[in-house]
Amino acid sequence: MNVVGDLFGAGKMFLPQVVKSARVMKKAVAYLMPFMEADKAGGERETNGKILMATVKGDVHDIGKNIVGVVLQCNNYDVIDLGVMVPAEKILQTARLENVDIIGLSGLITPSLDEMVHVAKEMQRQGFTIPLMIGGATTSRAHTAVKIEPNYQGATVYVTDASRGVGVASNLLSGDLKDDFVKSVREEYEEVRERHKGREAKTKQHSLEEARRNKFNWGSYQPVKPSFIGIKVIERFPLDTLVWYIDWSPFFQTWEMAGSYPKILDDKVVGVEARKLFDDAQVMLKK
Ligand code: B12
Repeated sequence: MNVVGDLFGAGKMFLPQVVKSARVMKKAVAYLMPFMEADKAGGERETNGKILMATVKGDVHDIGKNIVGVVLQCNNYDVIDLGVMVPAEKILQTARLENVDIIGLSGLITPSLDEMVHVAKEMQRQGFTIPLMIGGATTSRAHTAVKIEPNYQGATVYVTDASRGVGVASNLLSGDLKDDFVKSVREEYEEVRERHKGREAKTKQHSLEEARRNKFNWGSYQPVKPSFIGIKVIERFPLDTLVWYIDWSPFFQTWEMAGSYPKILDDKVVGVEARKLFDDAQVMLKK
């Protein structure tokens, strides 16, 4: 999936292909899980630690989290995966109940950034001290340093990708290395915060008075009256009739393919994938 992510980032793969790859990845992971479980049940073995993984409340992205989970399991960590859209209460309740060593949060949409801050605040409020790992495409070292870490006294570390997750986890749980590792991360994040402060100071903000003077003038606004008010139920409307009215351009935009319909079907860059996507949609409409 990292290769898929890179190709997607480089504009050489498109969203429909990424989603199809994600489905394959999910099935592959589901196939591997029983083997890993059986391996675990095979005898007494010492694990490197117990890690709780969750995609935060409001966010459905789980491909990256699943990859990190699999890589950690392959490296002898016990992983409790709570899935997606997990509220802070459930994360912390499970962490306590299962006595986990690390909490790993994943998030890919902007609102997840605030949700992660909320989880960190809750960890602090509830007296947690275990390390917190932060990951997912929308997260960053800067966000972790500026917004998350100041809210939680336990070690808080941003992890760029699955390959680094194991290294970070092992440092965080190592009797010998933990203190130095955490100290260096804290120092690094302190520097990030200082740089960030400098940038903030340069941004000119309007005063409250200026902002109020600039407010929208509702007095001269005449709202348009809708043709009817209330609920109009249209039952058993034939889909065939509706299909003709579909504006396919937003459909392609939603799949992050630039271009308008029908030109997009012959586009040099996305044409082939756009056609496949369009054909898939026609099949679905006929179901
Ligand atoms: C696939 C995908 C989807 C799939 C998700 C399928 C699934 N089961 O996960 C579907 C189609 C469902 C989807 C839906 C949506 N998506 Co989407 N999606 C993507 C896409 C294309 C790829 C994400 C992905 O899987 N990347 C590959 C994995 C491997 O990377 P990764 O998650 O970053 O994980 C790696 C690291 O970050 C790290 N990591 C990740 N988690 C963790 C956790 C820990 C603890 C650690 C240590 C490490 C770690 O390790 C991983 C492996 O190296 C991205 C675009 C992009 N370029 O990222 C948009 C993207 C994330 N989606 C986006 C959006 C907006 C949405 C929707 C809101 C769209 C909509 N209008 O409805 C919805 C979200 C609804 C919701 N409430 O969450 C935006 C987010 C923008 C933003 N900043 O808010 C993106 C960036 C696309 C864009 N450019 O606009 N999406």
